Amino acid sequence: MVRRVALEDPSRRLGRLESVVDRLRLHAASLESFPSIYQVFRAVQPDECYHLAAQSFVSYSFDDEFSTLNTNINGTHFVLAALKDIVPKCRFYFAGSSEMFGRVAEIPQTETTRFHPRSAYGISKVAGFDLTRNYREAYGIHASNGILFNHESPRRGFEFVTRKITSGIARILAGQTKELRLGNLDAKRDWGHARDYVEAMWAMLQQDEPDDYVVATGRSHSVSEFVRMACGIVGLDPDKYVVRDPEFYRPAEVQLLIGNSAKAQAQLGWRPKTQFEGLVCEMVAADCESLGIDVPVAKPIEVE
Ligand code: G4F
Repeated sequence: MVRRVALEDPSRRLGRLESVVDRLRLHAASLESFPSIYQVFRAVQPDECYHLAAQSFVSYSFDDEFSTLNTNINGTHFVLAALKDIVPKCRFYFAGSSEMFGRVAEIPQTETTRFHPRSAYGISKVAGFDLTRNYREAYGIHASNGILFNHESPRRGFEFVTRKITSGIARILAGQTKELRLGNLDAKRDWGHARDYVEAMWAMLQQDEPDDYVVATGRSHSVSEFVRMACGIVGLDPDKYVVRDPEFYRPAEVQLLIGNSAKAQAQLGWRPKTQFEGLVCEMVAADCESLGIDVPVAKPIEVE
């Protein structure tokens, strides 16, 4: 399901689907319109529904709390309500977020850690999480929540810090810019590879019973560590290029996230295959390659 505007301008809007688009049937609908979602469910009669759509940029949710809350909370409610009416046997995945933990109550965070969101985005995800659990308990829907920690890849949007760093480094090497402007370098995140995390989403819907799962690597790194590792791969000195810019600080920051995915590992047989170092290498290499820069970066480190 994609917005109509994307179907009308596929080369600009659907670039990241290029390699699979021949095998997909895309339907136009909007999270803001219950009838449009209803019609897609009626036409498709899905067996599984992965609800990933949202205003997902935490920083932007401080600029526009209203649209973040409206789209994310109502959108999730619309999807669940349509599913219950039309395909109550359809299995449902909700993309919860480690942002729900916010000012963390314990370290590491698990499925039972108390939520304390620090942004409209985090609040909207707590609401979506509760709606999903309520549809499971009240209506017997096979509805599961993934509490996914940050998951990255070369396909990440340029506004998120990992891609901003790796694409910025490539642009510095290409002579297109002389600096990398960032906000809070001390924030720590548990960064994993999106490819691994999608496997966990799928595994949740293959279980006999729906449930809630933390998906994380169990390792946390600061933004500063990410910058140093990415620069180190290509031999740049970060102190010469990184500029701290107050514009990129948030009114309320989530300072530390680190997840414990023991439940997902035990019940889903899931575990992260790509380590932090491999993720950073892959992202730097991809951004350099896209600008025609030949950098001898190591291949992603996979652990079986
Ligand atoms: O990359 P970020 O914007 O991701 P954030 O806020 O952690 O959220 C991402 O992960 C969540 C899961 O935990 C998802 F639910 C959410 O949708 C999204 O995918 O920022 C990461 C950290 C923050 O602490 C931020 O303050 O990096 C810090 N940071 C420092 N300088 C910056 C910058 N973030 C951005 N985007 N841009 C900066 O210049």
